[in-house]
Amino acid sequence: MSADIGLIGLAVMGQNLVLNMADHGFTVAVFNRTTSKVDDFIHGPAKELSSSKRIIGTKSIADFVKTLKRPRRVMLMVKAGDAVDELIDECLPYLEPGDILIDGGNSNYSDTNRRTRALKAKGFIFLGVGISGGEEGARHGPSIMPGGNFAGWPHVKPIFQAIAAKVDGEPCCEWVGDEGAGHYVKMIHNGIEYGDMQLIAESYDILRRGCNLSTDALASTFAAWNTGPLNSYLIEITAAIFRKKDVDGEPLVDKILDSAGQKGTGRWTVVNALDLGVPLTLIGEAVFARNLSAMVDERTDASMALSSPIKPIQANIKEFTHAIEQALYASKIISYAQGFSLMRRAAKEWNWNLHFGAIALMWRGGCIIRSQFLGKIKEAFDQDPELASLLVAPYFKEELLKALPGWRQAVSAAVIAGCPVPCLSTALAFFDGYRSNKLPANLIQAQRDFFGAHTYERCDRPRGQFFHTQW
Ligand code: NBP
Repeated sequence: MSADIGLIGLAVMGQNLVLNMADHGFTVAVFNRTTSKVDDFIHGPAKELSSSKRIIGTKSIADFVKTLKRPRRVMLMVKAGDAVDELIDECLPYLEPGDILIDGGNSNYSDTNRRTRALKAKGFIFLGVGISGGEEGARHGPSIMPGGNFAGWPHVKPIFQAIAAKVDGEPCCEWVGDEGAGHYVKMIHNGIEYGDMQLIAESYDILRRGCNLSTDALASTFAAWNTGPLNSYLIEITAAIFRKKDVDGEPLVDKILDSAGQKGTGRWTVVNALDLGVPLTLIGEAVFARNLSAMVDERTDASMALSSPIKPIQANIKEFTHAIEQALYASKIISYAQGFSLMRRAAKEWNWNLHFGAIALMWRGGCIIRSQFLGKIKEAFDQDPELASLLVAPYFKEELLKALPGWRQAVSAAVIAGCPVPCLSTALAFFDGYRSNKLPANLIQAQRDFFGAHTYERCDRPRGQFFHTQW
């Protein structure tokens, strides 16, 4: 019994997390369903660390469990869904009450709610832990969002905080909340990632197809943006992508098929927002934009039937590029404001004590959406933990109003040119709607009353009194 923790699932994430843990002085037992992958790992990437006995390869769950210190910490890093339930069932006969099972995959928070409760009833501690940062993050410092049964947190905290990314010396890992809260926050992170990526893609499209900018010019533009308020991992890698040439010297990005894949966490986020009645318009549009992109054949036929829409944008390129930067920045603020509003609503729904400043800090480093901007979100929640929306925080209010003229210019130019900008434009529509004390919903209420006698409230009477008219 010598291993501090055991990890099952030696694919990309599992292998790199194990190496990261071993680097930080923890002894890790490993197991994989296809046991040849244990050998491949032990004799390959883990060679040095396994010869110093910090990584212990095992070929059965029984042997794996035997190597673990008590209370046993068993981490699953496998495909989300049935595989997690199957593995839990396989492990339980070898574990004893008080042992801790940790699911580090991208599980749906409702599965984590169910598993936490079911295992608690049997005396086991279950943790649902969101992990972001991909291969590189897992190896050198991911963002880790732990939730589940709080009794397990002290047992994993030293390991997770040691291996997590650090920002200003603070680990990007803090307790999130009960049951599925950790996986929920990871799901919102992924939804925001969809939004950020689509906003960047739309900005690229306006500049590339609307303004005919070369990929080299785009690389310089994005590199310059990365030194300002948009500074982030995704902007940085986008500049690098524009610089990459194919074997024939042409830009590689131009040769990549414009059909975006998805694994489902963006969709889960939007479905959840619909269920909770929260207007998460930007991430919704980002998910639909990926759906539209995947309709390659249908779009190709339509481009011939309806003719391609792009009309060149005539503008001072320096000024116009700045307008796009402002549109991208302001839309990003809207997306995060919507995401945090959804988390606030979810916390109320499931009685989770979410600390929004701590969540912003967890995303500040290690993960795909890491950015300077998240530091500002943390500050806004530190100043007012009860903030109704980020949009009314003094810092963001000012930033949005400053960006507004460029934002409108960019969106209108894109619309006139025929560049589809679903996220940039929905962000602007949301902003205009959110700050409007008058929306045309009075007419919707009149229509509902007309055809369905659904009644309406009146502006000149107290709220809560309902009227019906024989139209
Ligand atoms: P994958 O999601 O590709 O899963 C592969 C692993 O799951 C292998 O070890 C495989 O074993 C195991 N597995 C499967 Br599939 N079904 C199993 C079953 N019924 N019983 C036991 N093991 C089973 O690996 P990954 O990309 O490393 O991701 C791991 C988790 O982390 C996933 O939930 C993923 O969504 C999440 N995640 C991934 C990333 C990323 O960048 N890749 C980032 C953040 C989170 P085998 O070798 O025997 O087939």
